[in-house]
Amino acid sequence: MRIERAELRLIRMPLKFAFETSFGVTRERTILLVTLFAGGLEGYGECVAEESPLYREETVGTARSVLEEVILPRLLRPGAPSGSMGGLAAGPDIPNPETLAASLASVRGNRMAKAAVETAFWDLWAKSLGLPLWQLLGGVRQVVPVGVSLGIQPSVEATLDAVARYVAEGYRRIKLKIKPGWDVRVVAAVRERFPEVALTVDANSAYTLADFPVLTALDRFALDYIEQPLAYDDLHDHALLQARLGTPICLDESITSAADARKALAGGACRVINIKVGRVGGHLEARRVHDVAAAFGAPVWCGGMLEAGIGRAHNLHVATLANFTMPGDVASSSRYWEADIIEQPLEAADGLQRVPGGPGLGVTLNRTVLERVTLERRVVTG
Ligand code: OSB
Ligand code: MG
Repeated sequence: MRIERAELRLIRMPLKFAFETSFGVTRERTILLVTLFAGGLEGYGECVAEESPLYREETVGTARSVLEEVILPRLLRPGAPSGSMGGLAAGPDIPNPETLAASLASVRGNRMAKAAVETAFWDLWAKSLGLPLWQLLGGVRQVVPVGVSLGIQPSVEATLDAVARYVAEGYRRIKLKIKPGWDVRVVAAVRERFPEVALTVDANSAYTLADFPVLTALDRFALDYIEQPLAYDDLHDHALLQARLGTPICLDESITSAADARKALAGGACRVINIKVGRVGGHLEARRVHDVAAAFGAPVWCGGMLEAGIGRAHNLHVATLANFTMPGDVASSSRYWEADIIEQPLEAADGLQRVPGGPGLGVTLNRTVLERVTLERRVVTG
């Protein structure tokens, strides 16, 4: 398969709610979309980088420049002449995602930028084979359990109301965002009102070992896990904490590769992993992280980055792999957006999302919405 051209599209979409985490408040998402064109087919990818480097180092701006200046030129640079292309300029032959990964292997870091292109290639490749993406990935189910990630609310009362609403909607796990000063009190109130709900917390790296008393105080609420309590780049301190905590630690920000996953699990830094395709560089690496976790007997679940429809669909496909046994942050599209950029509704019912069917990603762009939210569009050729 030879990629003929790529399109980078910057869109901006207002969220239905302000999403507050320990690192900031998000009211709208600025998202970079990648489309790859080959043989009359289109493959779609969505970059999970945010505008500021508050979650990991990458941003929309760094991803855009690395895609334009480094990644896309490698995939589009004219390859050996191909009789079947009818004279159309096209890049080197890329027969499968492994070849694509190999051609990008020497590019360090920048996994969010890589993932945007890698996932677009999977969509394209799966379409060229006429197979659903989830089947090519090796998925074992067409329906995935979903939970909801609830941002920091203005009050405990508002939190209880929101949890009640999501529980009534059928979400199978509630994750509360926490930060110093907004932790034990809110978790205690939610646990008291909802004794049976599957409950977790996510600190987005807001604590240090000096907060040990607060973190161990969370042990008494029967949480399924505490997500990313300590620094994004610190497996060592997570291992010290995990050794003295009854509740499993789930790592998110800290895991950018299968190698990270191996070190974290072997070193006792966590017992659960949140896999985000966009954070680890794409589907191939996500599957490797999944496989490493399975080898350690550690469950994984599919994380989210407030994605629009393309990213959400990719997340649903990867979540069909066998070891994604915990509910993922793949809530209904309508929870986030008045109008999504794809035509298919990605809606949970009774806490379950069905993976889009048909070849590839199984979704089509809603051109009307897409044009309305587009800030900028650039076509990249070889
Ligand atoms: O830590 O999982 C996180 C959103 C943006 C950045 C980081 C995170 C999140 C979420 C939202 O928790 C999950 C979602 O609903 O998409
Ligand atoms: Mg997280």
